[in-house]
Formats: sequence, C-alpha cells, structure tokens
Amino acid sequence: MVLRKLFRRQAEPDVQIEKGLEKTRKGVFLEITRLFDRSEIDDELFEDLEMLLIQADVGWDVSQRLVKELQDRIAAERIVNPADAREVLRLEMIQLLELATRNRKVKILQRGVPFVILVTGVNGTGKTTSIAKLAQYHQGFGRTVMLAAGDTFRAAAIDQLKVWGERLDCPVIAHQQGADPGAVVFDAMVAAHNRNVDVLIVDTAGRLHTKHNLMAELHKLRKIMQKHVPEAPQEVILVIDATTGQNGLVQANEFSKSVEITDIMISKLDSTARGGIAFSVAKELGTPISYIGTGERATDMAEFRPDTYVDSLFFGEGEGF
Ligand SMILES: Nc1nc2c(ncn2[C@@H]2O[C@H](COP(=O)(O)OP(=O)(O)OP(=O)(O)O)[C@@H](O)[C@H]2O)c(=O)[nH]1
Ligand SMILES: [Mg+2]
Repeated sequence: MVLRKLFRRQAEPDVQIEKGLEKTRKGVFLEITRLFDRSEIDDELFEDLEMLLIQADVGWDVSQRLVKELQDRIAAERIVNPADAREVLRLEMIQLLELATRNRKVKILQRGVPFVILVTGVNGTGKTTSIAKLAQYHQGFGRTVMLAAGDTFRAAAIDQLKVWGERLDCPVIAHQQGADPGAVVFDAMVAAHNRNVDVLIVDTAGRLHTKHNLMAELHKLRKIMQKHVPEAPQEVILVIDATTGQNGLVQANEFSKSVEITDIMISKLDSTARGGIAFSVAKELGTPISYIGTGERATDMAEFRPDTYVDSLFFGEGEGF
C-alpha cells in the first residue's frame, strides 16, 4: 500500500492533454492544418475553415467569429503567407480559451477546514470517474481525501464510488440506495471534520424524477454543507461530456441557471474527434474550464491550460511543420 502511494504520480498535464486530443488532432484539426498548406490566402480558405471549425464542435457563432477576426487581422497586418495566417489563428484560439480561465478563482485550502467539492452534471457525463480523478489529483499534493456517495438514486452508483475509494485508498461515506442524499452529506461533513480530512468530494445524481427535484436537491446539499463549513462547497464542478457536442453546452446552460457552478471539467476528450467543445464553452458560459478528462483511469486528467490545449490541437509529440 505504501509503495503504491509512493509511486502513484500524476502524469504531466501536457502529456495528458496531448493524449486526450489525439483523435481531434488527427481528425478535423489535421484538415485545418492542411488548409494552410497552400500557396496563397484565398476566400476558399476561410469558407473551408469555418466549415471545419463547426465540424470540430467549436460552435457556429464562435467559428464565425474566429474566421472574421482572422480575416480582419490578415488585412490589417497585410499577411500574405498562409503559414503566418495559421499562426494568427492559433493565437486567436488561445485568446478565446483564456476567456475560460480568467474568471478562475484562487482556492485556498485551510488546515482543519474540509475543502468541499460538489460534482454535478447530467447522468453518464463522467461524474463518478471524474471524482476518482480529482481524488487522485488532490492526493498528489499530499492531501487526505474522503468521498461521499450523494448519488443514492442507483445502487450501482454507490458501489462504483466504493470501488474507486478502495483503489485510491480513501474512505467513502455511503448509505443505502434510496436514502436521503442530505443525510449522506451530513454524515460526510461530520466525518471529514472528525478525521481531519483535507478534501471531501461529493458525488450527486445526474437524474432524478424531475429536473426541478435535482436542482432543489443540489440546493439542499449546499445548505447542509454550509451548516458545518460556511464557505462550502468551495468548488462546484460541472462535468460536461465532450462527446455530446453542442448538446453538452445546452445542458451546461440549464445547470448553470439553477446551480452556482465554479468550475467546469470536460470529460471524455479522448473519445471524440471533435474536441472543439472547449471553445464554445469558453465563449458561451463564462465559467472557468479547470480540468479535462482524457480516459477512464484515475490518472487520465489534467488541469486545463489554453496554450497547451491549442498546441495539442495543432501539434502532437513528434509532429509539427
Ligand atoms: N474514454 C473516457 N471515458 C470516460 C471518461 N470519463 C468517464 N468515462 C466513462 O463514461 C462512463 C460513465 O462514467 P461515470 O463516471 O459513471 O458517469 P456519471 O456521470 O457518474 O454517470 P451516472 O452516475 O450514471 O450519472 C463510464 O464508462 C466511464 O468509464 C473519460 O474521460 N474518457
Ligand atoms: Mg455516477
């Protein structure tokens, strides 16, 4: 057990992002890259670029805006070389993603006060797996982590969290299927306090009988947390499944109307060839994208960084121009 702890290391974020975006890089973005392998900048370049950006899930509005800005800068700076135009596009894309990180708040972990993370999202988006990733992420900083099985809707959900807890060697507070999630969270808050836990991560159901119930429940959980720690939950993460494309964005919009989301995690980036979702999330939601999920293992995650993300779309290891 001790050895496992010692050797379990977080992979380099750059490597994770590069790996996660491999399909996208080799799919639509390879086509985008090739668009610039021409002798001169012409109208067809812009038309094809817009179409490919939309195909990559960058979103209609954002694609149009990127192309327009590119055209304007090419004109203003009298750029004639397609390779230079591609560099302008790359920088524009980084700037756009920076919209998604500039609102990110610095979070401070205080000794003796559990840092509570509430994980939300539509069912199947990858909440529980993301919790395992976050647990390992915080363990990597030497923090003690506890999990709370706030999704009592399905028995399998509770078991799934317990399995992760065993693998990651962190305690899981769980009740029976159908139990009140509020009671689970109450117990978890008390246990986290008593055991001096640094980080408590709470799983939630992605679907209840109605959407109203779900939002009311998240609200109730927040109230219960605040009885113990007034500033809790210090992080409310919305998990968005990259494979659901623009639909994911619609869901995210719905959630953020009812719940105060502090951070976004884009999951399953490895499973899609259209990893442009981050651009529309950045533009539309204004909530910081903080993490990305790049696989099914607990180590398959990284902190989101705009420059690394964009460079991974255009270049991979050993690739380039
Ligand atoms: N390839 C890949 N698969 C993922 C990723 N994250 C989660 N998954 C898979 O997606 C499926 C659903 O993940 P869960 O973590 O159970 O999703 P959930 O949101 O908790 O689902 P519910 O509890 O049913 O609402 C599982 O098969 C996971 O292994 C990811 O980043 N990449
Ligand atoms: Mg789950």
